[in-house]
Amino acid sequence: MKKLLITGFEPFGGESVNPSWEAVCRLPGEVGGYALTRLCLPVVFGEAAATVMRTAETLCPDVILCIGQAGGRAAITPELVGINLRHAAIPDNAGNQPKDEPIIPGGDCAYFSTLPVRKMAEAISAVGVQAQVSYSAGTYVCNDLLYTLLSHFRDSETRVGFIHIPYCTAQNKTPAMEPEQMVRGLAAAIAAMEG
Ligand code: PCA
Repeated sequence: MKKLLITGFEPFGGESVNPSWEAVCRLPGEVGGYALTRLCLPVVFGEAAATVMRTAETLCPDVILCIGQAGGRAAITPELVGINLRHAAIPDNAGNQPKDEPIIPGGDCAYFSTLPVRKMAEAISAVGVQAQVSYSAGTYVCNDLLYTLLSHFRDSETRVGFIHIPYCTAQNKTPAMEPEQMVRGLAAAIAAMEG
């Protein structure tokens, strides 16, 4: 069976939960022909990607799919691109607040996801969950993670992608989504990753 390393994040920005980790924990151990290995990442520039790369060294996953919270979005949004920029409106969980810095000085401007994001968004919609391709993962830790992984795995067989999800209902913010819907949507996205 193929191996999927799937990650969520710890809470940040004063929240007590992060819907990404809540959703990742609720997924079954096998989805769409993939065996899942789960990892909860720190919301810290550089550290999130380093944590994934350490695990990937021994696991050798076929796919790395990272999930993060995008407060304010109503839909599940597979990200098309990671850009070489760090710019934080709020400090990360280690107190770093970079302003307009490159992630990799001299590195390529951007990398496209190596997962079929359009197909994944369509698959999420097809199970009745709101979805849309996103063309910006922002400039905070989620983009940092996506860009760094796409750079690191660009000449390897390992494919890399990122999906932002809305607040979950337990956070009492709007717009919000039920965890069950997130799980249904993410499972559909994973099943659509081939091809
Ligand atoms: N969302 C943040 C970082 C962690 C998370 O869940 C982001 O969009 O960058």
